[in-house]
Amino acid sequence: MKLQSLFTALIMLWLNALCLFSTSTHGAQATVESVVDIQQLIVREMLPGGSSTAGYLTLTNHGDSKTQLVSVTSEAFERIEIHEHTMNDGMMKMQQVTKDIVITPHQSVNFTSGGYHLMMFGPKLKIKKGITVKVTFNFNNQPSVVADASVISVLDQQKQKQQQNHSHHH
Ligand SMILES: [Cu+2]
Repeated sequence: MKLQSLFTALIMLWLNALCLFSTSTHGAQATVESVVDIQQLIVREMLPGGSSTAGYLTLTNHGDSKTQLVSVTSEAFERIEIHEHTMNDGMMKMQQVTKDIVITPHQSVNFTSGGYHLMMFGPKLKIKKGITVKVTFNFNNQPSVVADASVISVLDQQKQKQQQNHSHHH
């Protein structure tokens, strides 16, 4: 009888430990609060034969200290780079941003057509309109943020761009 209750106690301990373990891992993936918020994450649909596409979003730092975006990854792509468009002698040029993007406290950084954008290489699945892909954003001093990207058509993206341009020039 005594042995049996000891056994039960051990089982209870073990179940408790399992439970704690699983809630903590779930928490790390889904609910750890980051001060960084990602909005309007979209990825442009890929045409057959394409090797890369672009992603757009808005990053907001709700925290009281600055944070730096150090890398972006996704299981749907082999590699993601941060690019920017710059005007050079009236020519639009695209180049990789090699330094980390700094987001100052209570500020947003827009990744929008004509500015910063995500350049996504080596799709591992068909990146077509209507699907969502998970994208992970890694920061120097914040938990990583996983966001769902909606894949939209080039036409939809142009419409969105026009709307954004309107709201930017107020
Ligand atoms: Cu690019």
